[in-house]
Amino acid sequence: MALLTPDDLADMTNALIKNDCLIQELTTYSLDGLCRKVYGTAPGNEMIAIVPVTAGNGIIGSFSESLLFTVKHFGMNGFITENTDVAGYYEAVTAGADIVLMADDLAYIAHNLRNGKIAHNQVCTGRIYAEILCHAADFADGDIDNDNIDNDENALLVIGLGKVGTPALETFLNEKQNIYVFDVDSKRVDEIVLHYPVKKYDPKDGKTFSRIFEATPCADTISESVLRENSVVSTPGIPCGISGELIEKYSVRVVLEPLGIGTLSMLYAVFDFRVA
Ligand code: NAD
Ligand code: 2YH
Repeated sequence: MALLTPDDLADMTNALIKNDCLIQELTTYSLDGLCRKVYGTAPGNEMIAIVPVTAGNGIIGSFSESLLFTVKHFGMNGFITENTDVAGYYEAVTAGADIVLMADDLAYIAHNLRNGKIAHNQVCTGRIYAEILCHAADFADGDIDNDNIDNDENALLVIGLGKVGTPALETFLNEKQNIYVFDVDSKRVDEIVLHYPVKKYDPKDGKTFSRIFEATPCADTISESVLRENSVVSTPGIPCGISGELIEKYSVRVVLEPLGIGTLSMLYAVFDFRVA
């Protein structure tokens, strides 16, 4: 699994604010509004503790600070524990935290200590980036009939079928989207088409897409041949899978931010308070 680096997080605060504006433009929902709609929950004045973890590759500079920024930016209460690891967890619980956020090299989780709900970053990241594209349908597809799921004109391309891409795929299927999939690992593609009602993307078909989801750890995974003017790309993948040159040439809208969008999705996944 790819680990975040301090460089990935250097511009995280600006990226979160900029992406929140873009999500609103594309979907008509702010990011927290979209999370509320997707999960049917809302914050209920929870205290969120962020526990730095030294295991494995250790503390990532500004990881905990980026989480605290996200919590506070969306109007919630939080703190970073002074202690790390188990001592930090003890500190969080004894200080009255309702939700704990913590990550090692394999997993980044949100755990609600009041209701027992637990959320995994990869699942929640895949889900929210997929929901952004589902709700961006009207913007991206113009006059295309979005209610006809067999219409290849409004099909979605999913690139990268790993731990983030697979929950995204499931979200798209729940939302009845018409999906083409691609992964550099052809065995993974075969497994996916066997288990889900999706089609293999074959570059020889010359298909283009108005909406593309990407979750790989590689650059330049989105080639010119799949793009349309004004395509929307929703990509948690780090680094960005589309070049600056192609973004400009096709006026592509790209939703990409390294940590905050997925974190907010995790928090809404574990909130207790249900909204109508
Ligand atoms: P993963 O290893 O489980 O899956 C990655 C998939 O991409 C694999 O199936 C792999 O075969 C495929 N792949 C690799 N190179 C490819 C290429 N050139 N073309 C097509 N497919 C390719 O990883 P993951 O946990 O799903 O994470 C994917 C990316 O998302 C990573 O870069 C990770 O750091 C990032 N991520 C970002 C956030 C965020 O908040 N932005 C959150 C979680 C993960
Ligand atoms: O970056 C990671 C893992 N790849 C999981 C995150 C998924 N986007 N973990 C972060 C480790 C943080 C570190 N232990 C800290 O600073 O506490």
